[in-house]
Amino acid sequence: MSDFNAIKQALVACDQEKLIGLVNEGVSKGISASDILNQGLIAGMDIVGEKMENGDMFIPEVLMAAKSMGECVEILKPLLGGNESAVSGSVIIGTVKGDLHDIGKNLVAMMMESAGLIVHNLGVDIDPADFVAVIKEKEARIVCLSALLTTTMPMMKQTVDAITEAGIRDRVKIMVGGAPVTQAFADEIGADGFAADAGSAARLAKSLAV
Ligand code: B1M
Repeated sequence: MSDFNAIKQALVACDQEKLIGLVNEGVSKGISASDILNQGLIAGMDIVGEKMENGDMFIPEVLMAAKSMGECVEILKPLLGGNESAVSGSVIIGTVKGDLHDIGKNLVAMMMESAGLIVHNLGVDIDPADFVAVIKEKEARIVCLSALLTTTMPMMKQTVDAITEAGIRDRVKIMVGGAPVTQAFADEIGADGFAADAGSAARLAKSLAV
């Protein structure tokens, strides 16, 4: 079995000990951290999603898989970073109100930090008013909204609207992302940018920050 298949299987089986062992083994074999992340962990999480949808995996198991993936991301974190010098501009990132998914959002935050941006990660289930308050407090240049549920996508629009109503829309660039989000949706709600994954999100944020 390939290293990536073994990682996928251990994640789907929620076997944290084995998973961590396989990730460490992959690193010591010289497999790149981004391949372990993309071809092993994220690909494994896609299988978890399919199983969840088909009723073959239940919430407690999905939570265990998510926790195991989080532990592995911590192992990979120092190896994923870029070596770019700090750029000016601070970023606020959070998962919108009603949505508790944070793995992808945390990866985006991590890649942005690695790209030299100062990132304020607000967490999950963030009310539009809280985004507004932190933008004012931190004088952020970029706001990143994450949503993983079709039912919480409208909250992205509500957040954009709250920022506009607070009179600070022209101070920030708003980026959106998350599995169900598209460029068309970003355009529709008046966001400034969309990114499909953590790497492109970091690149886009850097270009918008200057
Ligand atoms: Co949830 N869940 N979940 N879940 N969950 C999905 C999203 C789902 C697709 C599974 C499925 O049915 N196939 C489905 C949504 C269906 C839909 O909306 N159409 C779903 C559902 C239904 C639910 C519940 C409603 C289930 C229930 O209770 N009945 C519930 C909702 C809870 C809530 O949020 N209110 C729920 C709960 C959970 C858990 C808590 C158990 C757990 C989350 C744990 C956690 O995050 N700490 C969980 C998980 C793990 C998933 C799946 C399996 C995996 C998500 C993930 O972490 N992917 C997911 C299925 C799937 O996506 N395949 C599913 C890995 C991650 C690296 O990818 O998050 O896409 P992703 O992030 C990417 C990009 O999207 C992008 O970059 C990241 C890295 O490349 N990106 C951004 C993300 N945010 C960005 C922000 C940006 C830019 C890019 O800003 C600019």
